Amino acid sequence: GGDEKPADDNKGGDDLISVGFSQLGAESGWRTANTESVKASLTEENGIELNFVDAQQKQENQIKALRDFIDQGVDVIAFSPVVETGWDEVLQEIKDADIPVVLVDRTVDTTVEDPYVTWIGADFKQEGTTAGEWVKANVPDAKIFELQGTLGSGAQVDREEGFDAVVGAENIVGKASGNFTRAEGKAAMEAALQAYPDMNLVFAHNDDMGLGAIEAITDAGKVPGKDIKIVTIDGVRDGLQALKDGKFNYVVECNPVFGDQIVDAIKKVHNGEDVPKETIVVDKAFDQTITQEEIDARLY
Ligand code: GYE
Repeated sequence: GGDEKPADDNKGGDDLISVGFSQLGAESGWRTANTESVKASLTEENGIELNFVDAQQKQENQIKALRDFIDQGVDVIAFSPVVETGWDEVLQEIKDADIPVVLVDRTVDTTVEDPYVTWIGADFKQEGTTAGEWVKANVPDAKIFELQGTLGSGAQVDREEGFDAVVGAENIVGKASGNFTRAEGKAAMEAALQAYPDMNLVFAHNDDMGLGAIEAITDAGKVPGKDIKIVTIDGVRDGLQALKDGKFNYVVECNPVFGDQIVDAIKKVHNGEDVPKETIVVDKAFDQTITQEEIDARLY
């Protein structure tokens, strides 16, 4: 806290902004890169005293962390909600405590009015649409199995909505969640290979689940990228390598490296400056023409 807030007793020194950051977990390569970016940017050098807590994909852990931040009287709360709903009570408590919220990555669905000052994240629906457009143009007879992310998360709900609207429900033979992890993606894919023998394309809501699917497809004696095509979202290095190796067919980027934008937002919010209600992190998309140079130049 600065001079404008005399009652502020944060321990980090006079000029640091104390920030409680509730990260939802460490479920994927994307998340690991996002956490690294947050920790690299929210530093004392950049004027931030960071209290970072990983909720291990459990909403109750996040709610507990948020309540701890209120008790600690942090200057700003930043958090990435594991699912969209179930935050009404704690968001109201944060509001009553007069602590501004910077929402990061995933979105909330709440009855609380003005629950956050600003949100920074990707356009998940557009990512799904971009994936769907590739499928429609390149595999028009696709029989699609959709490997969903954590059910009820903004990233799952919106990617699915964008994708399904483009490809059409009649082309989707089944759906199951792999909770955005490699292990659960593999398990869901093993079951799907049994349940939907006519499936010829997987749309995985992230690279990690797609990488799990590669293992399941290979174990079943089929060729990933050929017998069963794979379209994913994220563009982490392992995912792009799978694309270059012909195992993935199309990858829509979701850039996790936006710690600097989060710092910028935190400072403005703390100083009472105007901030946009949303900041969209810009994404690209890649097909199998990706080069090794492009992969090596990636930050994540
Ligand atoms: O795509 C996935 C991660 O919320 C955008 O969460 C994020 C998603 C990302 O588990 O890999």
